[in-house]
Amino acid sequence: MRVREKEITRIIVDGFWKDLKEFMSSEVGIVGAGPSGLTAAFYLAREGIRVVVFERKLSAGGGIWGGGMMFNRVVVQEDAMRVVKDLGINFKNEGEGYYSLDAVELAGTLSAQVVKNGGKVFNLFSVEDVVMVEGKVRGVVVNWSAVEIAGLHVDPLIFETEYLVDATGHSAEIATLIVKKAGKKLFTSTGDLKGEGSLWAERGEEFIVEHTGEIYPGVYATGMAVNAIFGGPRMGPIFGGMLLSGKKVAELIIERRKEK
Ligand code: 48H
Repeated sequence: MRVREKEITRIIVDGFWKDLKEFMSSEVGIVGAGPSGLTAAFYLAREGIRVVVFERKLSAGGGIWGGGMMFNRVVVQEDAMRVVKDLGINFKNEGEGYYSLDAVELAGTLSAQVVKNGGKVFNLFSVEDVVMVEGKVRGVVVNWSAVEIAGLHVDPLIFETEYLVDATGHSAEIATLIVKKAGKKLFTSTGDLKGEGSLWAERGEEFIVEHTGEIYPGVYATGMAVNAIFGGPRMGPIFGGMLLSGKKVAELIIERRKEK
C-alpha cells in the first residue's frame, strides 16, 4: 500500500466534518469533560441517547489527571464502586470502605467508554455562551479554545441541544452565564450561585449527590459545579461524589425524556 499525504488529510477532514454534522444537534450537551461530565455522558450514551461533550482543554478528564497535588491516584468510597465496576476499571481495596484507582486509567477509560458507546467529545472547544430563546436554553455557543486563548475576534458556531449539563467544575460557567444573561433565576434559594464552601469531605460528597439536578429549565448541573451553585463544601481529592453525581444527572435526564 502507498501512503499518500493528501489521503491522510482527506480522512481527517471527512471524519471530523461528519462528526460535526452529526452532533450539531444533540439531545444532551455537556459542558466539561471532567469526571462528572464524562460519567454522565457514559450513562447517557449507553442508553443510546445522542450526547455531546465540549471540553476546553486538549485532553478529557478534567481534574482526574492530577489526583491529589499531582500524586496521580484517585480515592473513591464504597458507594461509588458501582460506577467503577460499570466502567470496568481496576481498583485496590484500601479497607474500611476506601478504594483507590490509577488516575490515568480512570481518565482514559471514562473518555474511551463515552466514545465506545456512541457519545462524542469535542476537545479544544470552549463554550462561551448559551442560546436562549424566550427564556429557554436551546443550545451552546462554541469557539475553538485556541481562538479564546489568543483573544482573536472570530465569531463562534452554535450547537443545538435539548438538555444542557453544566459540568464545568469549580467555576460553574454555565450557571454563571445564565445569571449574567437571564438574571437570578437559578433553582437556588436566592436565584443566584451561592458559592462553594470550605473543605469538608464527608458533607461535600453527600451534598453534591443530593443537589445534583436541574438548575434552570432544561439545564442541569453535575460535579463540583453543583456545590458552587448550591453552596456546598468542597471535598478535596476524593472522586466518588463526582462519579455518583454524573450517574445521577444521567438518570434524571433519562427519566425526564420518558415523561415527554
Ligand atoms: C468547555 C469547559 C468550560 C467551558 C470548564 O474541574 P473538573 O474536573 O470538574 P468535575 O466537577 O467533573 O470534577 C471536579 C474535580 O476534578 C475537582 O476539582 C474536585 C473533586 N475538587 C475538590 C476540591 O476540593 O478542590 O472538569 C471540568 C472540565 C475541565 O476539563 C474544564 O476544562 C472544562 O470542564 N470546562 N469546557 N467550555 N466553558 N469550562
